[in-house]
Amino acid sequence: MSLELHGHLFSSYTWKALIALYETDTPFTFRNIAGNDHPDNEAAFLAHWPVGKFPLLVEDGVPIMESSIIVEHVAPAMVPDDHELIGGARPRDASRHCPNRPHLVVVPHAQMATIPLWAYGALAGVVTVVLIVLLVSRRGGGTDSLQQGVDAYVRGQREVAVNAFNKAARENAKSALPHVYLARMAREVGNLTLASQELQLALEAEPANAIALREMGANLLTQGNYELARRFYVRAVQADPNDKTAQGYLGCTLMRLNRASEATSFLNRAGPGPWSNCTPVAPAAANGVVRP
Ligand SMILES: N[C@@H](CCC(=O)N[C@@H](CS)C(=O)NCC(=O)O)C(=O)O
Repeated sequence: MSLELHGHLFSSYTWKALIALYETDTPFTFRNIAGNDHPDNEAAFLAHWPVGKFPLLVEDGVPIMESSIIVEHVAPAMVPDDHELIGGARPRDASRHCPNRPHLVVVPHAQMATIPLWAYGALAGVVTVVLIVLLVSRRGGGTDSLQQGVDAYVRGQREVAVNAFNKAARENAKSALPHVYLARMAREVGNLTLASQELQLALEAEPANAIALREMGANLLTQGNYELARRFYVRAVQADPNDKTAQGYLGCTLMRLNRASEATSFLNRAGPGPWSNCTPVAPAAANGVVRP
């Protein structure tokens, strides 16, 4: 008995048939319809199956088309007994699900011959290198800018720091930290509106970021909005139960709200710190006592 499988190695449907042949150790000859090795393959394939869809199995000159039928023919044991399961798989045989379809249109052999195999390899290599470089530069770039911002901030170069943090935010839209730093810098110069906007961006990027939640609490505490500040500090402590600063200022905020016993519990958990000065005083008098 002679068996020939006509197909293309970039075609997932061809691989479906190949797997059945390999799994059952069935001897066959592979006829690559788009290769340069056998110029007659494409003509032989189309003579058997003018529809031009591959894979195509030819058994002693008789064509067997459709990948699922080929699998059933070659490896009936690989087909499940469950008819509903088979029925569910059938619609996936439609060629529109072929992932490589745009590349697999049968190209006349004369044209194929003008594109040497090494050119495909070289192209794939170049694309891979470009993708890796893009990936690395995007990741590394975001981190570098953030670090540059922190360094400049520590050196007191505020304008340089702001530019670097803005760059880091553009480079990594999913990171809260650049916005947190920008918010902190805005709060330091008394621009609480800008600080609040930056913190909203930080929490859009990372809704559960403990530092961003804590900074939002700090911003609201500075504005005297104790109830809202308390809610953000609660979320910050939930996001990072070991954050002493969030615990301390949650205690402080509770003091401002005259919830002394809950406040004392958090102040004790946090231990001594700037929040230790918080006392249950009237909000107006409390302003300025503690700057988180
Ligand atoms: N229902 C067919 C689909 C096969 C199919 O679409 N093959 C694609 C390659 S993965 C093909 O022949 N593309 C060339 C074309 O559509 O001209 C099967 O399961 O065998």
